[in-house]
Amino acid sequence: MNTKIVLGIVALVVLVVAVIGFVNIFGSPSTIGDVVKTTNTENVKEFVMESFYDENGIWFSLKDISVSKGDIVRIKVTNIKGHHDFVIDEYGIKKDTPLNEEVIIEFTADKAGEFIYYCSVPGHRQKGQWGTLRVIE
Ligand SMILES: [Cu+2]
Repeated sequence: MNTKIVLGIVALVVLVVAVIGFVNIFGSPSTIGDVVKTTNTENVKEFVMESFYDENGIWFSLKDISVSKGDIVRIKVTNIKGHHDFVIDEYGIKKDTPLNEEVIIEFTADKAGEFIYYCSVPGHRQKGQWGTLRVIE
């Protein structure tokens, strides 16, 4: 009786493992597709900036970014002084930038136009912490 229950459980475990293995084999082609997509660096535009404050205001070290529509935009932001974040409303981006840590913001520039990137900490944008992202058609 007990042996039958144990055998039943073993059979169930073997079945579950087999099903998981089966799903993984069939799941792998789409995983490979994702990897190919993300390693295509052809149209990546990379920018590096710092966020900080000084006696004159609060800033991003880069005031302008220009890319072409369809580019993958990668912005590396390092906060070197104060508390800041990085926001682009039209692209739904809002990322915290902890002190002395490089934060990578990546998105596809699929909308043409001029957009403002800024820090949403109260008062920071007014004191200068913003810049312009130009996405050229
Ligand atoms: Cu700020």
